[in-house]
Formats: sequence, C-alpha cells, structure tokens
Amino acid sequence: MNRPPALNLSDFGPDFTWGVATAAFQIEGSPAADGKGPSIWDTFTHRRDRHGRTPVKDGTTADVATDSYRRFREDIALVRALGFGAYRFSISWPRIFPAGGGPLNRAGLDHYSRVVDACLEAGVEPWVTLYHWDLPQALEDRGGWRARDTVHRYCDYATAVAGALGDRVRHWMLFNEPLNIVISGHVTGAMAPGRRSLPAYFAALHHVNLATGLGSRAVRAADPDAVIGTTQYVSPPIGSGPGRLADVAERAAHAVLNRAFLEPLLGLGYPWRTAPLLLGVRPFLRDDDAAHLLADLDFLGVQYYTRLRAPFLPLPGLWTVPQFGGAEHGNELTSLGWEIIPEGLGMALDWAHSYGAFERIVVTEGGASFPGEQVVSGRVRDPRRIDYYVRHLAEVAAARERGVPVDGYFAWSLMDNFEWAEGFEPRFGLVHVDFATQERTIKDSGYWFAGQLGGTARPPE
Ligand code: IFM
Repeated sequence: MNRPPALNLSDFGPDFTWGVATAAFQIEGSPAADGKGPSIWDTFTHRRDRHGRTPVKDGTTADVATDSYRRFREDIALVRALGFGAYRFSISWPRIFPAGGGPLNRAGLDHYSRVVDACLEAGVEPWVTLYHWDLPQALEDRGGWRARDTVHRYCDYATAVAGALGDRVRHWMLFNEPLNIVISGHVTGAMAPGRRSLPAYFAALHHVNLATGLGSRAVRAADPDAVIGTTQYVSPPIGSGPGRLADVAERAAHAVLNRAFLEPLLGLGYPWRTAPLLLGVRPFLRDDDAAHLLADLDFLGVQYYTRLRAPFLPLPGLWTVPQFGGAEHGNELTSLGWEIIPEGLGMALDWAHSYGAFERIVVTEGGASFPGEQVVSGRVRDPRRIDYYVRHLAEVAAARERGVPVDGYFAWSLMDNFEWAEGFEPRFGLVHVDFATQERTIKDSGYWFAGQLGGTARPPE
C-alpha cells in the first residue's frame, strides 16, 4: 500500500461538521419494544423460501443487531470520545406509527426524544434521517412505495416527528439513498420489499421523489427553523463498449442512477431523453406533480462508495445495466467487492454542485468494509480504513478548493452493524462490535479520528 497523503482535519476549519452515521434498523434491535410495528425489513429478513433459505447472505436477522435501542447512551458516549460533533441516526417509522398511519405511538417518540437529549447532553448535535428504508409493513401491505397514498402517510409521519423534536433537532434528512429504496427494493429484489418489477420501479421512483418534495414542505411547516436536506447515493458510472457507445452507456447509467433522483426535485423533470427507459414513469405522473416534486432543501447529502461499471447493452431504451466492478480493473476492493476509487467522490461532489441549487453540500456517508478485522489484545488494526478516509477526505478538501460548498463529512459507520442483505460479515465501523457479547472496541481508525478531532479516546498501551 502506498503511504496516504498527509492530511490535517483541522485544516477544514472550525465550521466544518464532523460526524458519524448509523441507521435504526441496522443497530437498534428490539423489534417489538414499546409498541413498535413490523417494518418491511423485519418481514424481509425473516422470509424463508421453500428450501428454507433467507434473502440475507449469512441467514441472520437484525432482531438484536447492536442492541442500540437499549445501549444508545453508550453509543453516543463513543461518538463524543472519538471527537465527532454530530451523530446522524435514523428514526424508525413503525416505532412512531406502528400501522404506518393512524394513532401515533407516544412511547416510540419518547424513545427518540431521549436519544436527542442524550446527544445534546454529550455535546453532540443530532442529525436526524426520517426514512432509512424501514417502511411500516402495514403500508407495504397497502402498496408500499408503489402506492401514492404512502407519500401522504410519509408527510404525516414527517410532520409528527419534526413537530415533536424540532425544538431540539436542527438538521433533518428526508430520505436515505432513494436509489436503494427504488432499485434494490423494486428492480433487483436484493433489498426489502424484494420486488422485481419494472412497473413497481417506475411507481416507487416517482412516489419517493414526490415524498421528498412534499415532505420537505411538511417538515418546513412543522419546524420553521429546520435545516432540511436529503441524501443521495451518488455513483459516477464508468461506461464501456465500442467507440462512442461507451459514452452512451455511461450517460444512460448516470441518468438512471443519479439524475433521476435529483433533477425532478429541482424542477428539471426526469431525464428520459438520455434514458428513454424512464418514460415508464409517465403513467404515474399527475397534473400538479411538477410543483409537488420541487423540494425545499437547505443542503444535499452526498453518499459515495464506488463508481459503478456501465457496459453498453444494445437494447432500445435500456442501454446499460450498471454493476459493481471486480478485481480485473486493478483497484483495491472492499470486502463487498466494491472498487476503491477516491476520485469518484470528487466527481460526485462536482456533479451535485453543477446544478447551482445547493448552498451547502454535506458528505452524509462514506466508508468501507474490510475482511479479517479482529480484536487482538484490545486493538483492532485497520490501516486500510485509515488510508481510505485519508484519500477520500483529500478529495473533499480538493473539492472545497474548487469552490464546492462541502461543509460536513459523516463516516459510515460509528460501529459495525447489520449490513442489510449482506448480514453481519461486512464491518464498516470505526468501532468493532462483538455481536455475541455486544462489546464495543474502538478500531485504530476510530483512534485516528479521535487524535485528529480532539476526542478523548486513546489506544491501550
Ligand atoms: O450500510 C449502508 C447504509 O445503510 C446506506 N449506505 C450504504 C451503507 C453501506 O452499504
């Protein structure tokens, strides 16, 4: 491994937000505590086919996960000890509305009120994501994101939460990575609700976009002081194919992966000229939707992990199917086989900035899982993760020099957790978790951040 370039996080200045991120389903466990209803991820992870196989690679569920519903104070103390000033976590909709809509569950809301208070007491700013994939199962049973009614239920939920916590929470994020909700959930079926259908894809795409637009105004009305953002998985694709067809494939992939989730929110419509596949959204559009889609956002959250490969496909309207690249490209790979390409983060930030629509851009996730991480004599040595952060943060610094208004970075993740359909094998944390005992051990990457950010955590001698 080459030596990473020197990087001093204090060079980002005192106004830069340094945070770590998690998501409710990946850490909380306690699936029925305090009146919680089931989510589509509870259903998905417990699903068995006729051979007894589950959709999760290692057959695990998140019934316990990192037990953070009960251990949130310990986790927030870790955020502080690592020197981070912000903690991005998500709220589980079925804890607030167990049946998706209808009566609000006070006990669920009280839990998050305690989490917010614990953050503030620790001197950590809570950054709250309203939707990180755990749709109430009751809504899925009524059509989920394929149904327009879910958009209105989302607005009711967002209004209730922002109204209740807005006295202490400033930063809100409406959605986490619509790409995965829409494509992994409705096209590839790799994620909940596990559908594989083009009509489901088009409906979900439009309804999640609509919920972002209408939801932004619902949060603004409920909490006029709110700083509202939403997060997007941004993958600048790499096209391949003979001659100019590589470019056609790359542009089609960019339209489907990135532009289709942002441009409708900015009043630019769906990029169907570049990707005619997206004409499939038309049956779900209604007359006033252009106005409803317009999102009232104070910042955009950019989440970057890798650049997807986009080979040309000679199918009209569908010129590429993006996929993760492999070892043949010569880049180092994470344990999930994702190519490590730091300059893709710079490209993602330039792209987000190119619309001129955002005064603030925040990297709301970035991180990597590496194999073979173990606790040895109280230490977890993860030099590749430190190298990963140094290289990606150098891209953020360079983007700022180019004038991109990036003013925050959130590492994914605070701690190892339930990586959706990949189970517990991929470890993304700055803190190692022994899933049998729930013991947390700060990794060397966590100590690296603590050393840079003035955290109190120090490695054992
Ligand atoms: O774990 C996920 C997270 O929930 C959303 N962004 C990508 C992460 C790593 O796959």
